[in-house]
Amino acid sequence: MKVAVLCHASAGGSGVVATELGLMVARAGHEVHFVGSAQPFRLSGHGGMAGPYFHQVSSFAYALFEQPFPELAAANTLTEVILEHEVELSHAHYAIPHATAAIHAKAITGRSRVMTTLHGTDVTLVGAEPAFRHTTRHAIERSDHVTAVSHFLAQQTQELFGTGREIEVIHNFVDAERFQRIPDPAVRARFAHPDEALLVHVSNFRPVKRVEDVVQVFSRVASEMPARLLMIGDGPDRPRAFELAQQLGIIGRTHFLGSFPDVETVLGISDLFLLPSSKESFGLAALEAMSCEVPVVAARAGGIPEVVENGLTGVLCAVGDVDGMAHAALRILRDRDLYLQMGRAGRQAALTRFHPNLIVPQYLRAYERTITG
Ligand code: GMT
Repeated sequence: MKVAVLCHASAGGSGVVATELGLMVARAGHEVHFVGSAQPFRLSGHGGMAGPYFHQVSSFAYALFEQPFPELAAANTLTEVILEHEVELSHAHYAIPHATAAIHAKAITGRSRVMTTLHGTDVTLVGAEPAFRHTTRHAIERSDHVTAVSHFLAQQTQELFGTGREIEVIHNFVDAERFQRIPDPAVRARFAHPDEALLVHVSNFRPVKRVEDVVQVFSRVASEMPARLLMIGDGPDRPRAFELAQQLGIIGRTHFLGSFPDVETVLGISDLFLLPSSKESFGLAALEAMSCEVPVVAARAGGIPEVVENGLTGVLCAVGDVDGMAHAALRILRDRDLYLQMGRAGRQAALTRFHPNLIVPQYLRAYERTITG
């Protein structure tokens, strides 16, 4: 198959899934062309004669245009790629702008079918905005095939947009070789003393992540036992979380590490993962933690219960219930058997429910069906 992939290049879950899927599809012998404004961050170091290939979207600044037109520029570059490489399928991660651009390129070329994968914020936030409602619904309805990363997201899309469009659920996957427990004492010593519990949060620090709840939960845990918190990632709410940690007197034990690529190194030595989001279509970061045998304490929001099984691989509490989350965290951290049991169950789930060998074939079958119509 010859496939074009449109995704966001930034360090978000959708870009991670799109890139790793594209790499695996290329390894399975298919021709993969990434099309985007920048190279997806996990693509660097890959590629070459056998692909996957990366085509940068051309941009054009003109005084009359008050704003750039990213979807038109992407449609134009995708059109060139479809014609030159005889691409049969455009896989758009995110309804707008990527599916819109792919539908446009299909109309121009009269070729290349469109498969759209919904990841979450394109529907739950951006798509629900009146400014993008009609264009998002159009992108969903005009795609030849639509997938969503959770049952929650598929159902919410149908409800929010009042559409009967069939949406296939294909869960996200985790590279279990890369994300595994490596309890290296030297690495751990860089972040915590031997007697301290190591809690971790990874996100883009947007309001839906409720990073202040992470700090509140940690503050309660740290008042009961020696502990440290690693905050990985960056985004608009980082200063608020930092200020709250200062107010609560835990700044010396809370470390804001910013964004860095080898998050698996930290997960591989951590004790507990916190994800108190108000909205989360799937929670790829929680799955990566589970693959590293790290129990998860999270909010019972969106698609998280499809990933984290309450009582088995972690504990789920109501959104905003920081007391409940702190209580759960302390229970897991104080009971070594429970902690080990949950960690092992998380790893087991990563291997048996979310392994690439299970998920990538589902995408390949969807590609084949979409191409043959
Ligand atoms: O907000 C984020 O976490 C980034 C966002 C993205 O577009 O990369 O993540 C969404 O897609 C991920 C991959 O499918 C999911 O694991 C995240 O749950 C989802 N985020 C939200 O729904 C808020």
